Amino acid sequence: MNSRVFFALVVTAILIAPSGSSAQQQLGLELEQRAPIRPGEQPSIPLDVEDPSYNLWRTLRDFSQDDREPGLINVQKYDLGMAWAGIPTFFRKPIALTPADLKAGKVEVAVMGGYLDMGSGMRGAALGPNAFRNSDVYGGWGPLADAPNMHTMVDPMKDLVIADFGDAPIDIMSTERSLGAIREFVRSAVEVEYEPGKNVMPVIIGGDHSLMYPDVAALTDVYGRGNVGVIHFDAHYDAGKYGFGHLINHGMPVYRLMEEDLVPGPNFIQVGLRGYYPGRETFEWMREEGMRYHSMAEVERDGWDAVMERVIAEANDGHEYLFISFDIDTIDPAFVPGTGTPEPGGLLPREAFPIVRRLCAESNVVGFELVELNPLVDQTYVSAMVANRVVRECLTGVAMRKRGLTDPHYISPLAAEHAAFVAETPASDGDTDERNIVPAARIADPIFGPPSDGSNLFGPMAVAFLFGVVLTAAVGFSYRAGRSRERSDRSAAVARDVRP
Ligand SMILES: [Mn+2]
Repeated sequence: MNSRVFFALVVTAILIAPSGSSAQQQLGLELEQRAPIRPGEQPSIPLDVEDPSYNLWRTLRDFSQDDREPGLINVQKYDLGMAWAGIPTFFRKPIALTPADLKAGKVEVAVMGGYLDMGSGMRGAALGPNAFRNSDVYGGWGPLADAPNMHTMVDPMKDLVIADFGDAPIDIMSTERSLGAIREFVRSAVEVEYEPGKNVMPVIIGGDHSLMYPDVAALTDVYGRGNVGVIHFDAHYDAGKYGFGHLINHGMPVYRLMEEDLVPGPNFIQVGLRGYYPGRETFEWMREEGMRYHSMAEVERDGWDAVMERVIAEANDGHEYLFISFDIDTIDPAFVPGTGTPEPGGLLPREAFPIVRRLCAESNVVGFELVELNPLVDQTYVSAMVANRVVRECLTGVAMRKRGLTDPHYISPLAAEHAAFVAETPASDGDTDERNIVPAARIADPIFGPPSDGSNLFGPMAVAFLFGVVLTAAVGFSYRAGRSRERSDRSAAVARDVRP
């Protein structure tokens, strides 16, 4: 290996794989010997605070000139639109420019963009938010659209008040300067109560994973330090300590949140770790910190269903509020090539969707972020489409919770079973086989409930169907009988006429 290759490997390893605790300390000592940090050392080129454009990226325009009352602004022309049409807001929802708009519109979920990508070695995630705004592929949008989530028959687009809150302010030359502004921006939404005691839920679309630090910090600003747990879906543990002197990049937000006592170690529940780091010492450090992690090694050993149940149980253990940080690289690059640090061997969409939906239905999720979507390396629209669906699954879960559908792994019987009597099919040996019995709670459906349930419409529908069959047969028979009589009369007449 020549020195250039070696250097590239070291740089890559440091950039994407800052390791933890004792390993981190060793790495740090080595780095200090090689590139000592001198007392009082500052960046060699300071910022020009006299520059009149210094804060231009975060300066709001004067909304008082808009001549309107606070509230939601619908920017669409039509009540119904196709997925690929219309003004591209998140889910084609109305926009809210200010916290007063959120308040007046009684918004429950504010979706916002974080076009940050300097924390990633591979740029392009800054284009993620607008790729997401254009990622709808489902039926249509608007108040006349009918597009429930099929697994649950719950339609979050109808059940929830959702708005596009615009993008967080970003200094495209500095992650460090951006993060405080992002934290304030997210907090400005979370602080709004749409009902007494119920705060707006932020959904942040990134953008690189550095966002996790300001996003979670904004929630702890409102809900209190230590009160927020984080379900962290990721191929990577993102708890790095060192990154070329920077205290934050997309591999470091977990460490930052712990270091600043905003989120204690046991409040982190990580899902989907795989690849070739962390190493042994870092895993030991994670255990010392009490972090709860579920790697793909655990999935390989125990199966996804078992791991999903563990995560759901831990989500409701040890903290009052929950934030979900979903790095799209959790999902296998076969389905999501469009991300900065792809890692083979990840979750299938079919595994990721139910756990996200369940977490948002079965636990107290107060915020969500979808990060590391990078359309520059998305050869098709597939990564944005999968990202869209991940967020829709969470919104479906939030809508289910609002309706009280919080039973473990609720699935709509209407969508999952073609007929109610499947529920009572006995096993071939005559004994009742438990595998063939669907629990009563799952078949409490107004149309296709079990025939024994007098409250459902199955009986009347069956009677109406049989009546229809009999009527059709009777009409058909009398018609055919008439035609056949007519035909034989005509043949007789013809026979008469041709008779010599
Ligand atoms: Mn990440």
